[in-house]
Amino acid sequence: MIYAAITAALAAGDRIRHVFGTELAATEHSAHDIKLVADQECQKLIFDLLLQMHPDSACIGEEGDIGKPGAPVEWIVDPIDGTMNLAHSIPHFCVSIAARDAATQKILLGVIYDPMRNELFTAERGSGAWLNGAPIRVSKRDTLGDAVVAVGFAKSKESIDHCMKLYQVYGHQAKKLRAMGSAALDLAYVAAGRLDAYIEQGVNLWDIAAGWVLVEEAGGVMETEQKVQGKFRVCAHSGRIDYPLK
Ligand code: LIP
Repeated sequence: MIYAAITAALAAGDRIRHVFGTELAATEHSAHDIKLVADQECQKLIFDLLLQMHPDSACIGEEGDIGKPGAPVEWIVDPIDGTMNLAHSIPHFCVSIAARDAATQKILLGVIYDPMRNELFTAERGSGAWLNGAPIRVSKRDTLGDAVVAVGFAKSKESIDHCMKLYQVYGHQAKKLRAMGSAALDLAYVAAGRLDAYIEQGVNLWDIAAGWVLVEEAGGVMETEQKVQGKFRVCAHSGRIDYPLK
C-alpha cells in the first residue's frame, strides 16, 4: 500500500512543482484561508492513482470524499498542505497521504512529500520512519530552553486567540518559535528531529494523519484531542520535554 501512496504523492508533487511561481486560480477566499484549483486537481490525480491501485478502498480528502463505502481501508489525503504558502510562492508545502484501517480507525501508514526540497517522509506502522530512505528519529534535546517549537495558526478566532497565548509562553520559554504554514511538514520535522514540538488547535484530520504515524514511528508522542466539527488540537513532541501549554 505504501507504494501506491508514494506514487501518488510524487505525481502530485511534480504537478505542484510545475505550477509553483505562476498565477494560481482560487476557488475560495476567506479571512484566513484560501483554496486553489490546484488543490482540487491534485486531489483528483491522487485519488485516481490510489483507486487504480486499490479499487476496494475509500478516499477522504480536504476537497471531498470518493471510493467504496464501507471499504476496509480509507486513504486520508491533503493534496496540498500549505496552500497559502503555494498561493504566495513561498516554497514550503507538501502532499500528505495516510491510510487508515476503517474498522480500528488506526492509521497504518503515512507519506509526506515536499516537492520543492525533494524530501519524501514515509512511515508504516511498526516499521520506523524514513526520510529519502534514511531512518529518522525525534530530537534528543531535553530542555525547553533549547527547543524550537512550531505553532500553527489555524483559521478561526478561537484558534488564533489560543495561538497568541502559545506565542506568549513559548516566545519567552523556548529557544525559538516557528510558524511555517504546513501542519504536515511541521509533523515531519518533529519526526526528523528538526523541530522539538508542533502545537496547533483547529486542524483537520487530513492535515495530521500522515504526520501522526511518522512522529510515533520516529519515537515521538502525538497528543491529540478531537474538538467540535471534527477539528483537532495537536501537540506533537519528542517525549523528552514537558510543554506547559498545548
Ligand atoms: C493548513 C495547515 C496549517 C494551518 C492552516 C491550514 P492547508 O492546511 O497545514 O497548519 O495552520 O490554517 O489549515 O489548508 O494548507 O491544507
